[in-house]
Amino acid sequence: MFCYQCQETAGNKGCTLKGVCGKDFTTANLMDLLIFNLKGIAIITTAARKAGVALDYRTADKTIMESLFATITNANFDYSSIAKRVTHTFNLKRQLREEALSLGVALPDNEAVTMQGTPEEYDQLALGVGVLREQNEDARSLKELTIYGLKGLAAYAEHADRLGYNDDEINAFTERALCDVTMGLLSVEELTALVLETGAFGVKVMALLDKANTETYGHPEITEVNIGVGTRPGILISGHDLKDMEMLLEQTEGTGVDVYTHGEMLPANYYPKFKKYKHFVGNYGNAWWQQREEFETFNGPILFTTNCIVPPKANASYKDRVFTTNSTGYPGFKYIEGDEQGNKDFSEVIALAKTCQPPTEIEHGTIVGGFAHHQVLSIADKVVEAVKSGAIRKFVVMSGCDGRQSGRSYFTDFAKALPQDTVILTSGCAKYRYNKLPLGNIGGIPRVLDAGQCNDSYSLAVIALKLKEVMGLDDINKLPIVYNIAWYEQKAVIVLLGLLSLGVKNIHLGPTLPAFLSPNVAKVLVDNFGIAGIGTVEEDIQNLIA
Ligand code: FSO
Ligand code: SF4
Repeated sequence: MFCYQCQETAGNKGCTLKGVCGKDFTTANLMDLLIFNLKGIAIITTAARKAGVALDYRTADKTIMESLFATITNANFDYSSIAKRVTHTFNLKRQLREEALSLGVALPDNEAVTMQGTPEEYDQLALGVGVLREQNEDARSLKELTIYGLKGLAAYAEHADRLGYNDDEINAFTERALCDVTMGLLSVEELTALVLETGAFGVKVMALLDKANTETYGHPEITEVNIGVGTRPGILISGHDLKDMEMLLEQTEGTGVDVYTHGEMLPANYYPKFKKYKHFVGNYGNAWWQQREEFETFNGPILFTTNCIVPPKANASYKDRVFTTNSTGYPGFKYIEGDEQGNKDFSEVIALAKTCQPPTEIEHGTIVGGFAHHQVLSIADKVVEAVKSGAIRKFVVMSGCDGRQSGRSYFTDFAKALPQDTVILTSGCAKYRYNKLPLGNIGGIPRVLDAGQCNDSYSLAVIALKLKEVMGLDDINKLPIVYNIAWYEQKAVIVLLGLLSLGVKNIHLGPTLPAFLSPNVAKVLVDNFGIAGIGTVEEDIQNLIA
């Protein structure tokens, strides 16, 4: 195996024996084979689209998005679940290839298109199709940067699709990009352009998901979220999928079982449609990496709708209480399948909850969130006034991911050290590093404004573009906004590429720069976009604020 897609990769170089995330050698290799098959499918659909012939694009699109998502860090650790996807992609590829050829589509002679195999051969076949297959370090870096961006894009596309929102332009681009990185025809300049185009489609997919979420569940509102517990048994729902959230709330109503969010599901508390459920108690715990402790004390069942899963300890008491769905999986956790329409039956989860103790309180009080674009723009006058009067000197975007590395305490220290006339704009699970600090407010505007999930970084872009317009500026970089972003996995990669595609410069990225950036590619990002790593808190406050 060779995997260097996330921030925790071994030695900041690459995982080769086992993932730091817990992914084992054979499952990691099998994911390489899955990606290789997706590339093959993408080459076929891209050629067929170009030739204007009708194939079953819907199945191809869905397969590509869901399988890309399944390979995101901490989404799926289950060899058998990935093997099933490999089998499906071999079959689909064969079928699409035959159909395309019979319709007269000229297909390139590429191994990704032609390779077939049986389950007994998968492990062997996987050895030849991994990341190191591309031998040029810079091309590999740009290709993988594109693929990791596409993985993040695919996750957001899957959530939107589950709410009935799908954009063929995004599907076609994803396939063309997979095709381009496989055919080996692009120069470093062309690959760099592809990376930025991926970012532009990242913005599109985040806009699509924003539309899907807000049209279905209303615009997020400023909300005080309870972080304490009730007296009844509960179900803890984690991940990003609001459709699952809706189904769970509906099915638990009147059952005597409460619902709590964990990690990235916290922003579900901000949506009007979910607030009407009296048994939706609040948020329990913190970011994903604290789950080993927090799932113990929660006492009830846990439902993962997306990453991030941490492999439980051998003696974890909650092991038999965890359920996964969508693209996620873990050996031994129960998987909940949806029907054709995506409807799911959570009765087993609810029945189990009824036999469990109520959650043990680990915190109490409230935290405030819900500062997505609609809400913030409704108080735009107040915000602009505060900027003009100097009451707010700078906004600091601190979006992204949290993680378990000790160096991430930097982000808490940085938040604490920011001057009183600065406001943090956040989204994603990075917020847990400072959203419970008593940072106060500026004229009633809290000093931490949480827009929502990592995909709601889109909201921050909308807010920035609106401020630019209201303040009559000609460049997004002239706004009093600076960026100090934390990354962990591939959804943060698409958010970052999205910001670059919008022309945002001088982004600080930590806690470490991605291992998949070769020295030359890193130099391109530094020279053209002013991307920088983080330094000490004092240096960075000096650089970004003073
Ligand atoms: Fe966090 Fe995990 Fe949303 Fe990521 S929960 S780390 S960027 O999956 O997706 O922010
Ligand atoms: Fe290593 Fe991250 Fe890949 Fe897991 S996802 S194998 S930790 S690089």
